[in-house]
Amino acid sequence: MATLSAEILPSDPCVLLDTSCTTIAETVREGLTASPKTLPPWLFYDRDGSDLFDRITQLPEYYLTRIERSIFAADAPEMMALAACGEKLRVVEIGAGSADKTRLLLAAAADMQGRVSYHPVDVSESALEEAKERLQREMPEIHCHPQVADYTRDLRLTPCFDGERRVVLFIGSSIGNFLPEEASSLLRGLRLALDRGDSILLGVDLAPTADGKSIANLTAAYDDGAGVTAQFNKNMLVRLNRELDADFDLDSFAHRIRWNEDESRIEMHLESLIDQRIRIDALDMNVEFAAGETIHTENSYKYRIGEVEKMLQSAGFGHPQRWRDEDGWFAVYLAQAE
Ligand code: AVJ
Repeated sequence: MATLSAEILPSDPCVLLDTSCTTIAETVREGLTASPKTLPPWLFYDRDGSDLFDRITQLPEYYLTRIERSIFAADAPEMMALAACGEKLRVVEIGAGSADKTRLLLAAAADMQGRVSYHPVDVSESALEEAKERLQREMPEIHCHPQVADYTRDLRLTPCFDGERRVVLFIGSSIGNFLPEEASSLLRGLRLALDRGDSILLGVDLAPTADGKSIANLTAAYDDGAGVTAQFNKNMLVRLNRELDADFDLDSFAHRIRWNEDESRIEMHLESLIDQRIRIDALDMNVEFAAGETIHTENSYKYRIGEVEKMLQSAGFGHPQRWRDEDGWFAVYLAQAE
């Protein structure tokens, strides 16, 4: 009986990370009573935040999307063929968002095998809906099965058919949002949700080097001239005003970027420009800010080449294949579950 239901139903939810807070209210209460104050980056992605992120990916300073796309444009057919290993490929994507770059990978898979079953997972329902509509219109060979979920909390993968294997896309440097130890347990958890022979395609933004990518290149990507990233960062406050009846005044907070060399990460903060008290009605709570105090809203880790290999291997994946752009700013890894 167990075998029968396993063929029909998704597997038990696989918790990749043990994140304790389940609601926005809980998360915000915990984050704003902590010291230093912090809010998690998943709060960025309501409808407006997802749109703002799409605009970020088109900015001249935000090289990540452009370079990763150029790697896919050159190497997607090889990536998909290696992942398929002669079988039919099922494409799963965690943190899919609007799934724009994914189209290059899906097109390569469709060229190889015709019909492709595509399973994007994201916290943003609106982004998934848009992605599905667009795919249906423009790529009829792609059959889209979106799933609204926080993949760090409950990743349920429906079982594959015989002769089918998965490639899980974890691209766009999404892994950079997690602390290194979280990233490791995420990959281990993901490995547990997979079958042997499935693979992961991981897109990773690389650390600055003495002769190539500079710290200025990195900070510019997170502090663009048009101010879109600032708006993206502040959208978190807009969201708390709307969803939790808070009274954040956007002009009294500033978008701040820091390169943290010791941790090899870009940090994004919202800095209070004045001493102030914020009221959050839905939490029946006041929050005091001193001038210069920040809310830490995001980490974006930048990895060195060897670190990613190690992390994949200790999570139960085999030695990965790797692709990079000419200048070595961004890397894509493909590793098979062993
Ligand atoms: C979606 C996590 C890859 O860290 O570069 C872009 C989010 N934040 N600009 C990143 C982001 C500010 C982005 N990731």
